Amino acid sequence: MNRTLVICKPDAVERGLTGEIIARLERKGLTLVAAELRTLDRAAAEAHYGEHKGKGFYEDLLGFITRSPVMLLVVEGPIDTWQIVRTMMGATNPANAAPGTIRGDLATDTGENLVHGSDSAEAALREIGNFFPLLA
Ligand code: 3AN
Repeated sequence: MNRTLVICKPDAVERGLTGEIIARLERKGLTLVAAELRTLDRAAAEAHYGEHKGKGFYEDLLGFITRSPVMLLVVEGPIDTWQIVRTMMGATNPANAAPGTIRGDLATDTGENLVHGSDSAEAALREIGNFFPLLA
């Protein structure tokens, strides 16, 4: 089995969409192995989004992801589960996200696009370790 990290971002929790997002993952056939509502501090946000440091949207991104609780999920499925989740999420910019995807159906804004999913097998291992060290 293979695991990946999913974050239902503050906009998802604020809009009451965590149930919808989890239901989609479960209906797909993926299994939850961890789920926790957690407010990220700046250090946790910087560790997670380090690759974006220096970009124009970085400070807004940190402000957004720390403004209220996120729902952290570790999701399990077959090989390359990270890729299954990424396909279900849709493109980063919801304007380009296909209907049927989480962002395509439920979001309009690139800055507030509801979900994060690890973008490689390596990222999944690293991100699960960051947020759930006991699972690493
Ligand atoms: P994804 O979440 O699809 O993996 P990344 O990793 O490129 O996308 O970006 C991480 C997050 O940074 C996005 N989910 C989004 O919230 C924000 N972001 C990315 N690009 C932009 C942008 N051009 N303007 C505003 N926010 C952005």
